[in-house]
Amino acid sequence: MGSFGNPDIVETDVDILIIGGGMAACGCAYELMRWAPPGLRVRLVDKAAMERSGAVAMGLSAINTYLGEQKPEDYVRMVSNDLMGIVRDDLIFDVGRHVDNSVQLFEEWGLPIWKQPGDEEKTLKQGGQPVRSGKWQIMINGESYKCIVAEAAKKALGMENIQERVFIVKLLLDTQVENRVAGAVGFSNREDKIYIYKANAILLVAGGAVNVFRPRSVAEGMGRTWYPVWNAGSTYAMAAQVGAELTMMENRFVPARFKDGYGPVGAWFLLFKAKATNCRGEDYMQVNKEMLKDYPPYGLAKVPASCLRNHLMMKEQREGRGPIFMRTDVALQALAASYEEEFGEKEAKKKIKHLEAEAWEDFLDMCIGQAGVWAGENIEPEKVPSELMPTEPYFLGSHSGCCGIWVSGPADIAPAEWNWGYNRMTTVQGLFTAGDGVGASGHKFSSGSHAEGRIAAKAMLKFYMDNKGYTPSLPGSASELAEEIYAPVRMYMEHKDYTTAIDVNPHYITPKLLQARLQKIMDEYVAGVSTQYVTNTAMMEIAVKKLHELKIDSKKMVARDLHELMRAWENYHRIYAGEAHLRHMLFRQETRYPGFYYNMDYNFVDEENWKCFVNSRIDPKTGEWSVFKREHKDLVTK
Ligand code: SFD
Ligand code: AMP
Repeated sequence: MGSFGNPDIVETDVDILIIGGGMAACGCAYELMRWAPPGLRVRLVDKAAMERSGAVAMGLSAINTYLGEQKPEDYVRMVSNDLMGIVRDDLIFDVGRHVDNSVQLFEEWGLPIWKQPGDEEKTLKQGGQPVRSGKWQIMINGESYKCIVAEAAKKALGMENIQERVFIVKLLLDTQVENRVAGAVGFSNREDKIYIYKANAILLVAGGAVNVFRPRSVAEGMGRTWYPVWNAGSTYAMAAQVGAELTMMENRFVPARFKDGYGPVGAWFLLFKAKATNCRGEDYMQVNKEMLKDYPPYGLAKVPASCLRNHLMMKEQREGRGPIFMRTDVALQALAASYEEEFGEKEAKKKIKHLEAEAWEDFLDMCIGQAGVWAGENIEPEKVPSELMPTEPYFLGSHSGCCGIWVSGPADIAPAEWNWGYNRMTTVQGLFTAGDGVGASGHKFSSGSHAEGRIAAKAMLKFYMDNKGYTPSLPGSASELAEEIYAPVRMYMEHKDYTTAIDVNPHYITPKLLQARLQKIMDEYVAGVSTQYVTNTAMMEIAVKKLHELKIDSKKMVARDLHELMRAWENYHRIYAGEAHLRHMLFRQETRYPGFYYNMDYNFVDEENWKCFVNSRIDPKTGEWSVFKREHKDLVTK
């Protein structure tokens, strides 16, 4: 048995390795096993427990992508508009044509989906009409959403092929074949064990990145963010380190959220038809609507892009007309009045109670902390409004953002330069991704991420069949890899007796303090909340220098237990994700996403020079970054 500082090494050979246990991973596991040839060796490795891991951990109250009667082309148009025109239409169309089937499976597996009156007994597959909150979104009773989806994945794979609480640290390139992934290495955060995997094909779906920027929460609230704190940029960092091309890493998502609890706003805007106003009660989307004319599509969109909605809101905050309020009171009272008119007083009373329960349930289903804030602050949403606030920036490729990895598209739609044989394969042979991992293709949400995991599964199987004769050959010995992973433990053992204050030591830095330093740099120089999302070239150049110093000092991170070892490695991943973001932002000489960030040297959208993808790559041999443009194409016309 291994002991702390002296781990056992376990080596495993598989055909297909899935890194992550979230929505995309669960979709992949399910689809893989539908088509798997007998004897296929699959392993799924999640840093947490699949039942509650990833972004859907707390549950959700809506599925944000369900097309129903609408066409995939319309879905492409909506996503392109929301992401300011620079997206991969091929990838989005592909999600659009497959996503509904995943939602129908969720229902089959036990997820309660709200139905229109009269259709309660019919499933979606049987033609039951869902309750739509918006054009693309449907309402669910989703507290157990992740448990349900994970159960199906576990059943497909078998628990013997799943390892929970194993954190993957890095991917390994083949020593014999150029630009070919051969394996991955990680450690258990519960036992003293290092795991080394050899694999023919790998799906890297470890979610987005949170806590790269200093969050608004302070002190004991620091664990609270909107996107999940446990998604630490592992997807982007590990792919970048082995030379996979990244795309649109300058993009970030800054959601407007209920202040302090980070409660999502979608159901309030769309289902309850609430308006958000400044302190004078003015609807900033109306008052400031002329501002939309400065940005594509120049005031013509029916629903302005998410960043532009922020842009109009932030003007109010900057000019002293905050706080911004979500008028829950006005919306619920208006609905109550309409019930009274339609159903009479007695029946309306019941309906109003139900409505108020739904308002609470929206948060109890997916963001319990927000219900906590309401209870703690004695907020009755039907009587008083609640404050909204833009959050700290997040990196993600599945929600209303589009940073991620550059992947091969579907053979039947993608132009030649966007297709290199296997759908959702990165530019590294054998390495695939989905969900938050795929760049330039946002608005997949939970359902689209699951569907994309399924798309990747099929392509991976094809890749495996085409490469059956391949034998992975890993760099370095097992003990060298183990030493690298346990370096923070060694650093601690060596220097721990130098001081009596365990977290202050001239020889080392704890992960918590290093994370604070990273967050301070990103926040103050790279357009975080402290500068109201504003930066410029001079500020970002300082950040480049400071990140360089931070990377040198990061070698001195320590781990006092296995949990902290995970914290240390999460930080290494966050640093890479943050650096990619910064380098891309410096490269893009325009402000493509006002409301997400402003580069004041170029505070405009430049369609002529910058309607293009910004991609980057690290040379895995030298560690050098290159950042460059790739041509954009609209496949679906307006
Ligand atoms: O309200 C490692 N999302 C919403 N989607 C919807 O459909 N409806 C909503 O209502 C949505 N909203 C919402 C959403 C998310 C959150 C947090 C809130 C509200 C509060 C978005 C979706 O959840 C999201 O799009 C998908 O979950 C993305 O799927 P995927 O598979 O790309 O990521 P994941 O599910 O987070 O899973 C990541 C997995 O990786 C593991 N992991 N494992 C091993 N080694 C490592 N180094 C690892 N690093 C991470 C994780 O444990 C996890 O299993 S609303 O705001 O609009
Ligand atoms: P959110 O709760 O903000 O994550 O949003 C959930 C869904 O609703 C996403 O599909 C958003 O794009 C959409 N959405 C949120 N707010 C609005 C709005 N004001 N107008 C239109 N769509 C919105």
